[in-house]
Formats: sequence, structure tokens, C-alpha cells
Amino acid sequence: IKNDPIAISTWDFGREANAEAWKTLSSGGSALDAVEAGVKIPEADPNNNTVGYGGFPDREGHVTLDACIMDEQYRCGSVMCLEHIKHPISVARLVMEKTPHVMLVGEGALQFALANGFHKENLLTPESEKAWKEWLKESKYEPVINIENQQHLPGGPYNHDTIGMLAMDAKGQLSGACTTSGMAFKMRGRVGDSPIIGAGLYVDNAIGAATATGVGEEVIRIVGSFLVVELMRQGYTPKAACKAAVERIVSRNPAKAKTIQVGFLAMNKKGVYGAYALQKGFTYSVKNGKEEKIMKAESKW
Ligand code: SD4
Repeated sequence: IKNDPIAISTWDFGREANAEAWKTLSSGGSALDAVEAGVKIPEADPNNNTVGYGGFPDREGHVTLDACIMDEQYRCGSVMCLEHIKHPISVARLVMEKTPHVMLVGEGALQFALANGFHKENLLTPESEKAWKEWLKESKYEPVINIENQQHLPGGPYNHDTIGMLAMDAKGQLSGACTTSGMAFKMRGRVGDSPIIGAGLYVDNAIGAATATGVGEEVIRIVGSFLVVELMRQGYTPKAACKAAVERIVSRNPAKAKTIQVGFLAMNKKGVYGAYALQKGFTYSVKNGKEEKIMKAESKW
């Protein structure tokens, strides 16, 4: 059977990532290759302050990256708190393909990357360093709703966030990738939802795939992406599944849920997609053979 390939990504900057993924998908390549190639675009972009190179550092000035990848065979790989490597998604893929493990963290992940031909680079750009030093003056750790609201930071507003990408190739196979520098000015060693299989990303080739963005702690608490996929298994549409996961977060702590952003993005095995967020402002990008567009997700508030 020949399927219509499709790539969807979190946020409006997912558009360039989708365009890159499309090169693979439109030429009969695999969803796995497509998602890896796609998310490498924001990873390498110094102007994206929440993914890869140019990502905002932790409160001690270290850029630490989280990424994971999952394919149609339920294989998965992840790196957490990885420093100095521009493309954590490619290291995550190697963890999946070359090791008996799923996750490598910190120093061990770095050693593995270096042993496999990756090069050590400085990921802290002058702009990110300036933003960090500015933040240090007050050192208030208050994640703001949607990062584009960080107007107080030098160089702002920052209309960027974690990238999660889901793709279906011409064979109808699903894969996903998620990569981020995490919450800006986080505690040293903090890991969010993005590299955690089931939280920031989950792919079940029989059912569908989901990814998350926003305050990772709240996504982890409900194992968000896995929940979305399980709800699709029960017959929920992708959007209804994303909405139910958002409602789960609200029901756990309504007061807190009002003050943070979390967004889910999902696609089922038919290529039907949908999204839902706690707050206004969550966008996602779609690319298939017919169109390329940026969509506004509906939200609770
Ligand atoms: C995290 N979910 O590290 C990621 C980052 C993100 O808005 O999406 N920030 O928690």
C-alpha cells in the first residue's frame, strides 16, 4: 500500500524542520530518517534559544541538551543532560542503534558521542550568554507561559520552544523525534520530559504517535505522550486525546495548571493529526504532499 507521507512539528519554527524532513519523505525515505534530519535544523540554529546550539543555559551557564527518538519497531534511544554536542538527536539515534540501552546521560553520553565521531563544540552563543547574565541579576526561576512571552530578556521576544516531530512515510510507518535545551536557566542536572520515552514522545506504529512541549515536569507526572497514544488506542481522535491529556494535568492541580503552558501534538495511523494546549499560543506546523501550514492549537484557557 502507498500512503501519503506527512510530517508535523511543534511550533511555527517546525516549518523549516518539516521542509527538511520532507526531502526524505517525498523521495521514499523512512520516517525515522525524516524526523532525525528535520529536527537537526533547529538544533543547529543559533537563533533558536530552546533547542541545541544557541539554547539558553542552565543557571550555572552550561547548555545541557535532552533528546529522544523512536521508530516504527518500538526501538528508542535517548540522551539527557548532554553537553557540547550540537546534534543530540543523532546521538540518541546511535544509542538506539548501537547500544543495548535506551538512555545515556551526562558525561557518559558525551563520551559515547565523542567515541562515535561527534565533536565537542561550544554551544553557548554570545546572545545566550548575555541573556543568562541578565537573568543572573535577579536569578528568579519562574518559567513563563510560552517562551515568546520572555520579553524581558535581552534580544527577546523568543518565539521558540522544544521541537517534537512526528512523521509517517510512504510505507505508512511512524517515527518521532524530540529535542530541546530544556527550560531556560534550569537547575544544573535538571532533565525534562523531552528525552523521556512516554513523556515527551511516544510512537506506537499500530496506533499513532504523540509529542509534548511546555513545562516538562507536568508532562512527566502524567506520562503525557504515552497517555495520548493510549487514548487514541481507545478510539479518541488525536485532538480529543491531546485534550484529555491536558485535562488530566488540570485535574491534578488546577491552580498550577493556570500558570504554565503544556501542549500536546498527535497523529494517528491514518495520518490524521491534532493538538491541544493548556494556554493560548501553541502552534504547530504541518507538511504533506498537498500543503504546508502553521496551525493554532485550541486551548483550555
Ligand atoms: C522541558 N518540555 O525541558 C521541555 C522544554 C519546553 O517550554 O518545551 N519548554 O521541560
